[in-house]
Amino acid sequence: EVLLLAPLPDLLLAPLKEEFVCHDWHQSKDKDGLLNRHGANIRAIIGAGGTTYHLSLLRDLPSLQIICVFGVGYDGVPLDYCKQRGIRVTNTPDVLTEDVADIALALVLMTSRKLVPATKFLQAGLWTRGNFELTTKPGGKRAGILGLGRIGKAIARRLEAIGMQVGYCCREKQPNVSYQYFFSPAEMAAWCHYLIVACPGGEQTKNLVNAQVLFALGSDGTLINIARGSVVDENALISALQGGFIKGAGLDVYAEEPYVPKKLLKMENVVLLPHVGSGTMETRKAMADLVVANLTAYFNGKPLPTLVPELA
Ligand code: 8YV
Repeated sequence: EVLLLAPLPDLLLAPLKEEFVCHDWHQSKDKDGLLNRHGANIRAIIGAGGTTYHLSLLRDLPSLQIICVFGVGYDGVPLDYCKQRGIRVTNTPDVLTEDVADIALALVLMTSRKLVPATKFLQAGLWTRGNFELTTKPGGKRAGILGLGRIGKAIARRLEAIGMQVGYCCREKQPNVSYQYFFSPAEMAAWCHYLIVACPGGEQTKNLVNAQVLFALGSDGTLINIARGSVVDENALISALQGGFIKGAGLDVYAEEPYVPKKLLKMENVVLLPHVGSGTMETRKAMADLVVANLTAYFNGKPLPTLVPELA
């Protein structure tokens, strides 16, 4: 029996329901009743990348053996606890890399070229009265990528292709990478025009982009976040945008999804997307296939295709 912790697409639910008895925790109006009736039999949990896998729930599932995250980021999973109990954790790496990087590039272009206001301008019938305002060329500008993993590298390739200069910041300088390396986020923010957040979420990166980093990014700087809302201090971001300390922001992720601060909704210098980075049919199908492959491998005693590295 499997517990579903997040809203999941039919292309995952359909194959799952063929092989497993699924209980929808996310939709359930009687969670206590569900736990009382089925808690003892639940052997697997499936949730999304941004889901929090609360310890209080995991402790109530004595037969739990595996958590399959429908997403690459597993910052919501208490890994130490899972290690102690021997609970396996899998995710869906690689298959979503290019789509998420596409959205980072899109946010750079949407913010710099003001594509949303340009569309609204045309739709409002204003073009017949004059041309749309001039915007900013991203080519030739500097992009600083916070976190140069698989997704960060795919973003870097795209930004190079439009003529941007790329720098990166992560814990250690990477061998065989020629982009300029920065030790601290603030140092990189002071250098770049676009600060692009592409690192994992979780305690280690919480509020890494704080007021000081945003101040260093400066009034000609734009923040792009396709990673996790937790990496950016959202209140500091709102203040920086309101005070004109930074130029704008392009966001796909937020601290309390799906709730987005009202103050952000009202701003003109932001582009806000509803966490669509991996949201293509092709990629979500590949992610779903990986979740099912991990679950079936586990219950057939086979090696797990994408066990998270910390538990390997
Ligand atoms: C998904 C994600 O939106 O991969 C991740 O970590 O956050 C996203 O790809 C999510 O997991 C699917 O709901």
